[in-house]
Amino acid sequence: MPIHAAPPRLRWRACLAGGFVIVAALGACTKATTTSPSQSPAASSPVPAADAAVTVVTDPSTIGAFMPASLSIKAGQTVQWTFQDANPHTVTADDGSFSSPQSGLNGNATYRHTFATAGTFAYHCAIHPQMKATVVVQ
Ligand SMILES: [Cu+2]
Repeated sequence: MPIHAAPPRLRWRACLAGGFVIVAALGACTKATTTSPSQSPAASSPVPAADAAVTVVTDPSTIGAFMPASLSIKAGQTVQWTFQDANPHTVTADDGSFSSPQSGLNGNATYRHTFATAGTFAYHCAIHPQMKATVVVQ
């Protein structure tokens, strides 16, 4: 079985680059380091806990940002967003096909969505429309 695990140090750095270390990201990284052939959540690959993870972080220029801004997964996989920022944000599909609560989530709350079909799914924050990102489902 092909194993694409990066050295733990690289994976750790990738997690740190994804923003502040939070419980979800830390758990995903720790799990990937010890038991899984999956790549880091910062790469375009699944992690075991929720297949893939996006963090919603503070960004000085746009109030908030999705990291990574572009994520590639396979059909049937689940993405978990963790709202690290103190300000509330949403994950809202541009086509309206999915959304986290419109009032916004923050304080490390999480939202998950499973992408059943292939396609490119653009989404944004309903509170801050300049916050944009994409999930590519292959
Ligand atoms: Cu927002």
